[in-house]
Amino acid sequence: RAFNSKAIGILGVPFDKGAGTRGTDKGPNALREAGLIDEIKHISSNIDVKDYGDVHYELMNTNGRKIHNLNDLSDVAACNKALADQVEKIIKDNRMPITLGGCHSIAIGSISGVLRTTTPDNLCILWVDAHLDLNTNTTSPTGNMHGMPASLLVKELRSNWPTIPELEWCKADLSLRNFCWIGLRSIDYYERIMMEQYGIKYFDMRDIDRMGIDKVTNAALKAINPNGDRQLHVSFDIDSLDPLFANSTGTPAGAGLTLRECLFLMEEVHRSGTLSSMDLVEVNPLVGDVRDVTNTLNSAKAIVCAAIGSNRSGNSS
Ligand code: HAR
Ligand code: MN
Ligand code: MN
Ligand code: MN
Repeated sequence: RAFNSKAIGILGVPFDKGAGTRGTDKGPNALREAGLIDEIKHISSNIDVKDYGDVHYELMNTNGRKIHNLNDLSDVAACNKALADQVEKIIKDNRMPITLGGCHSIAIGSISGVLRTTTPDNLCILWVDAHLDLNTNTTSPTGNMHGMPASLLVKELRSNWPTIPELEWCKADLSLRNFCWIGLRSIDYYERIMMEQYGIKYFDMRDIDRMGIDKVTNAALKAINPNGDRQLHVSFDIDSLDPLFANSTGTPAGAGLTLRECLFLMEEVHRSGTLSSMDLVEVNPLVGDVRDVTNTLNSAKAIVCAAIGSNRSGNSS
């Protein structure tokens, strides 16, 4: 299959129930109103972008069952099930899906959709985030499912989860070996234990201070795609950025990535020629003042555009 296709499919996921703070459901429309689609069109004359609109879902009948410490599980499961179908459809239309969150729980459906079109061994994941998002319902301090998506997607943690009827459709069995995290600086107690137990690949803020973003980016891509023959999914949480550049998010964490570091990272991702799908999540236009919201939307747009070929050295076609 061809990577870095010039054909893009944008999908809004106005969903905030995996988060403890309301408002990421306003993310997709805020990005559209801020001109994201037009900015993508202006990257180059041969870019082809189609807006698939928003995902809609209906609740499944759960007969009132509840599973311990999974807030709004029925909504999270139903939204992600519908999302997986849409992502699969966009790929079958020969477009690269870019999902606009929404909270980070939507990575469950987004990555599940991609996995219906390729094998787990063929897919690698770059998780750009202040947080690890590897909790299970027994390790999570909050019960918020946006802190759990990665763990629902990997086979190593399958036995740590109870059977969840609403998530039966989620058959993702990626290996943790195919994941690398960048930007970490807020990790829960049990997450830290899992990181050590499974030898998780990551470059946290200390690594970025020590090595610089250039070496980190290339080491991360090499770690999950040593021969460059896998397709790459980037799950980009806007809270990876320092709050100076993206304060409008529900769980900001200080001392984070600069916008320049993120643009460099995404430009390199584009240059790798391996990007095949992407999430941009946790933009919350209800957090902060007008200036915070504007900064956050501008950062988010620039990150998406860099991932698909906008280059600060100029674009010639
Ligand atoms: N680790 C914490 C929890 O599980 C916080 C998760 C915060 N969320 C995100 N995801 N924005 O990266 O609740
Ligand atoms: Mn809401
Ligand atoms: Mn996240
Ligand atoms: Mn986060």
